[in-house]
Amino acid sequence: MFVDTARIFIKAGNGGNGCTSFYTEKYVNNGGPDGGNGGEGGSVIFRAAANKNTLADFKYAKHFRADNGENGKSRYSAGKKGKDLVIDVPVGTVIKDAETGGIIADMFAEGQTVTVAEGGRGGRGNAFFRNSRRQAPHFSQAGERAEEHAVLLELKTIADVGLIGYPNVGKSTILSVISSARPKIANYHFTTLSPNLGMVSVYDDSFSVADIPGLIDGAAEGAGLGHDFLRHIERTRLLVHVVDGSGIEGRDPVEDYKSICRELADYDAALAEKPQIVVVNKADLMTDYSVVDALEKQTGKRPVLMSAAVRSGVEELIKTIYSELSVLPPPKPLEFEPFVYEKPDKTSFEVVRTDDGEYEVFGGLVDELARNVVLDSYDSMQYFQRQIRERGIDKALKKAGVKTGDTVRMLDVEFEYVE
Ligand SMILES: Nc1nc2c(ncn2[C@@H]2O[C@H](COP(=O)(O)OP(=O)(O)OP(=O)(O)O)[C@@H](O)[C@H]2O)c(=O)[nH]1
Ligand SMILES: [Mg+2]
Repeated sequence: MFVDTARIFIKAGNGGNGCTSFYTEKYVNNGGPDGGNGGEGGSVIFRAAANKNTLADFKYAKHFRADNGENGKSRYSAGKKGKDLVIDVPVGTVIKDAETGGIIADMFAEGQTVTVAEGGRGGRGNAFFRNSRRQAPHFSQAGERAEEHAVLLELKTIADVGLIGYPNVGKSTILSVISSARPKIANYHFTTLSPNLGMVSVYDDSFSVADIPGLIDGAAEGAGLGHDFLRHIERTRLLVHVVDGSGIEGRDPVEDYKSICRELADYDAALAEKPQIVVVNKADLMTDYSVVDALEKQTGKRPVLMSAAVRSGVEELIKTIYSELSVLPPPKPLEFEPFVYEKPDKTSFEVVRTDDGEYEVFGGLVDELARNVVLDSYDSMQYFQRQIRERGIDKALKKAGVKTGDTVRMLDVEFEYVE
């Protein structure tokens, strides 16, 4: 099965905790603080890989996590950085934030890498907190925690040329005679169920062609295989619009041409404005060539007459495509204002009075304070209380009505309020 969209969860590594430790050695009783810093968490990085052409890897595997940073150790030993996680996606994958739909990255060029989730910073060890007033800090910092994010992956194939037309007109047969691709070909509608890609060599150059499932009336609204596959020609520079000149299926090639153009416009005006080369295929079955003139009148350009089955007109088609491409601008990545995951807000907080008369303080500032202080000593409790005063939490608690003896909770810290 062809998979061209996926929703996955990514999480960067947490920072390692700082270490609280004191230097010890035989005959040395009161060594100074020697707790090392925690290591930085690994990041989640996406990479555009040429050897992938679907998102099938993400059909069942949904959770991707980079390694956490190691905790700091004694003797000033810093924790190791967590390993980054590199996720390979096909070239042309667009990465979006699942919640807002904002575009994070367009993996446009082979080998391109984008860091989508950054690892948390490591916490500082107690050695870091030593200063002239505080010779023996009994606290260290916890590592920064990284959040998990849901992202959408959407493959928008990057090819120079898109082959479009009604089912069974011979699109896949054309791809098979101009390139080394071997798509499935059969005499029924919707033989092609997912895009095929082929490289066409011409002189010492080459271009890529995407063959998509046949379009029918109402495709833009989802008829047939619908517009699901139009996304794979959105980024092409040129469309090769194939009609069956023999009318063997009882349809009028000029009407077919017009209705496919309407479908393109319904899907996306930009798609309808892409330059087109019209190809009249199945010439071997034609006795009346008036359709070629009629299409020329309709489009203002002479269509290419060919027969993919008996390989006539193949060279002419390749050369026509090549010369059109040579005057078209090179493919461009999407233009967008990149969506960036915000680092948590570290200044805001809120005080809430709970039903049982207790007070709860939460928000980014609280998370940050709790991270900064490990409440295992008189030292760090003092530091914590000073912060509560200095950062305005005390004031907010008073405003909320707190009195001496009331219980105040901040994350996993609980204390009795004293005025
Ligand atoms: N006589 C004749 N038959 C052709 C020619 N080109 C393709 N065919 C036949 O037309 C049928 C459809 O060909 P495909 O290449 O599968 O057509 P398609 O447009 O890719 O069809 P879908 O994938 O279903 O949209 C096959 O039986 C081909 O052998 C041609 O030039 N002449
Ligand atoms: Mg086909």
